[in-house]
Amino acid sequence: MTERTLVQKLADTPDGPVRVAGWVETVRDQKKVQFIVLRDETGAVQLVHPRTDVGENPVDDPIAAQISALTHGTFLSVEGELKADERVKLGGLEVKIGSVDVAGAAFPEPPVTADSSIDKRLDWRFLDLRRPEQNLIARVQTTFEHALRTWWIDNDFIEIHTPKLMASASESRAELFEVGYFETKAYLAQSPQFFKQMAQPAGFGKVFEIAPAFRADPSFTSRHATEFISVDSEFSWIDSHEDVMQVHEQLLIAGLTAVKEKYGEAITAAFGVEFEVPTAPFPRIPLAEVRRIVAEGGYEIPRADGDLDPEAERRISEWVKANHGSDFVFVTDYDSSIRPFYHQRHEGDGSITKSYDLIYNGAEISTGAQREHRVDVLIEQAKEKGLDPEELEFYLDFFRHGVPPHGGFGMGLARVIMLLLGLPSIREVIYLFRGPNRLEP
Ligand code: AMO
Repeated sequence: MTERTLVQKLADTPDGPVRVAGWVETVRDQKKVQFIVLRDETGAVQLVHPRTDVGENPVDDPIAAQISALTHGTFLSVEGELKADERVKLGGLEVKIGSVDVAGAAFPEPPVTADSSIDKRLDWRFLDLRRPEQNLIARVQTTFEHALRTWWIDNDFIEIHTPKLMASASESRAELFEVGYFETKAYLAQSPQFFKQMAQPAGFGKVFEIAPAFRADPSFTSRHATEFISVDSEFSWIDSHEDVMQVHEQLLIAGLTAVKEKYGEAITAAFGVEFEVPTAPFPRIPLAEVRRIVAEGGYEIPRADGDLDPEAERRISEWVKANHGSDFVFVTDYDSSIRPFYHQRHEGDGSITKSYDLIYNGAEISTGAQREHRVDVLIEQAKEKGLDPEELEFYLDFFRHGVPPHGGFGMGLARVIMLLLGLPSIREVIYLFRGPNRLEP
């Protein structure tokens, strides 16, 4: 590997020979002196070259010619002398160029800039990702995921990797991708739902998974992708969905604390967002009550007995912020009619489930629930939803061989990062977005 000094580390080695490498951000070609701003993934530094081919005794200056030919985005490596100089605005450091090695020339005009349309930026995603804001998004996500994993491991959860090729649906049949599988067909997993539940009769107790999920959902909204990273957890020995919410909020607090500590200031500088680490408990409001609050606020939810639509989510979020000072709200006790068959229903009132959606800064990030673990009830609920219990035999068997009461949740990683950073779309935060009309790059 070629040794080079990262821009971030330059301050540790002032006044000495250095080798830096990065992309040309700007070139200022002045009469007597040339300046380059060079950027790598850690920051930017100014390079300087006093021309020798001008003045009273001009001599040949091949470096000046090299610099004049440089274009934005070229990757180059420079050897030179580092000098601390307070007058230099960019970090108070400057590298006086000794030699320039151009690894590859860029197009004269960059095909994409920060102001290009999101579609154009996705076409040129590798150049778009080179921008410092995009680099920060990727680092925030890395730190967030790391903190979640650490929290789970510290709390005795086991990491599982469930298959993404399946023989049947795990959520709705409507959003299922079918793929050829030798002489037969398979489906891409919409969620690890059944397999994370399998860990409960398997005696794992508490599990988690961070992995892709696939939905053949033709929507073009800012929050839907056909492939997304689902953050899942499932655990035994719970009394109700209240226990699931407690795990969920502790996990999020751990993730957001780590992001705040490491990147809080950088996030404010890059995105103008001052996010707060929440404290537990997050407010919990039953869905019926949410519908009433939203209606009182003058908004009619399109389907009165259906799920909240994006506008209703935005409004309840605003109301919770104003009345409880919280960016998060658990909307609980969803109607059985709009929940899957595997959600457990309330003992006294079978029309509502022991489930919740978690809304953060105006949009849903998660669904969670206690699961129905009594096999006869589960079969009844499946039939009620028009499902054929025979097709669910492998799943129903879990419940015939001793399964503890359990529950869990699934959370969309890209949605959390988008809402945390106040970005307009999950396309901004997904490394390579997949949507109904995007399979490339
Ligand atoms: P649900 O279908 O609500 O629940 O999905 C859970 C969370 O995953 C995210 N999500 C998506 N993100 C991007 N694009 C999509 N098309 C997309 N679909 C869903 C959302 C959503 O809140 N098995 C249950 C979870 C559980 O009960 O454990 C499930 O999949 O942030």
